[in-house]
Amino acid sequence: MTVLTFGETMALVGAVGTGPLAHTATMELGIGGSESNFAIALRRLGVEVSWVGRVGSDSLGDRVERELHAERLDVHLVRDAEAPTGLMVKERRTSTAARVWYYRAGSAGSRFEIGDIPEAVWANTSHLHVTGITPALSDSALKATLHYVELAGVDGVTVSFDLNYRQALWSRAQATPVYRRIIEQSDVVFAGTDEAAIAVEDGTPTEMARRICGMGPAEAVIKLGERGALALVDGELYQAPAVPVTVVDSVGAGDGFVAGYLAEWRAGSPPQQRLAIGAQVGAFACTVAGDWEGMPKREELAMLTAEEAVTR
Ligand code: KDG
Repeated sequence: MTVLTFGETMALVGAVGTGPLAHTATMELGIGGSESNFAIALRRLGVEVSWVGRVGSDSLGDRVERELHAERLDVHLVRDAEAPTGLMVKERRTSTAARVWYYRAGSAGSRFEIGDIPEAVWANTSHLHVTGITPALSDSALKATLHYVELAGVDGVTVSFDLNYRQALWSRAQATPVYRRIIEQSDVVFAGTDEAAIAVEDGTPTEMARRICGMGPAEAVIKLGERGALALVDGELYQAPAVPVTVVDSVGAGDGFVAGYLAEWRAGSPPQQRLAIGAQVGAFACTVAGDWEGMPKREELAMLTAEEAVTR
C-alpha cells in the first residue's frame, strides 16, 4: 500500500544568476510542483509514492515525465493533447529574495479531473496527500480534489492536507470554504501561520492549531519558517526549532518538511521525531537552488549536523 498524491508539475525556468530578469541572459531548465517535490522527498526517505497529474503532449511534458521516473516515483501521467505543460519562471531578484511567475492558466495540469486516478492506483493507496494548490487551478481540479478527499473517507484512506496558499491562483475568500471542507476530511493538516488564518480565525499558532483540530483532524502542524514548527497531536503540543543552514533558495522547503514529518508519522515515530525529521528535510531543500533537487536520502540526514565538513 502506498502514499498517493496528485497535482500539477510544471517546467521551471530559473535564473542562474542574481538580478532582474530584464538583465538576465542565462536561465536553466528544470521542473517543479509542490506535490511532486513532496513525493520525491518522501521517496528518497524510502516510502513508496504514487504521483498522478497531467502534462501536455510536448517536450516539457517529456521533461516532467523523465524526471519523475528518474526519482523512482510510481508515475501516472495523463498526456493532454489539448493543452500545454505549465511553466513557471523563477527570478532571483536579490541573493535572498526570489520571485516566481506562473504561465499555467489553462495548462494541462490545471485540467486534472475526476477519473484521472486509475482505479488500480487508488486500490493500492493507504494514504492520500493533497495540497491547496490543486483545487485553486480550475473548476475540474477543485471538483476532483474534493471528490478524492471524500472517497478517501469512504475507503478508509488517511488524508493529509498542506494548505499551500498561492495568491496568484485565488483569493483568500475563495480559498476559505475549500480549505474548511478538506480540513474536515483530513487526519493531518499542515499550514503556515498566514495560511492557517485563511482557514480559521486568526490567533497564536497554538490557538489556530487547536481551531483546526476542532474541525476534525487529530493532528495540526503549524510551520513557523525560521522559528521551526509546532504540532498539536491528540491535544498535546510539541515544538521543534528549525535546523540552521545557509539558505540558497527556500522554495520547496515546506514540501520537504511535510515529507519528513509524514515519513515518520507513517513509521509510527513519536511527534517530536516527526517534527525533527521534517525540519531536517526542509533545511536540506533550502541548500539548493532547485525546488526539490536538494531533498535528502535517509542516510544523508546526519550530514546537516556532521562535525566533519567532508565525509570520506
Ligand atoms: O512548494 C513549492 C512549489 O510552490 C513550487 O515547486 C511550484 O507547485 C508550485 C506552485 O504552484 O507554486
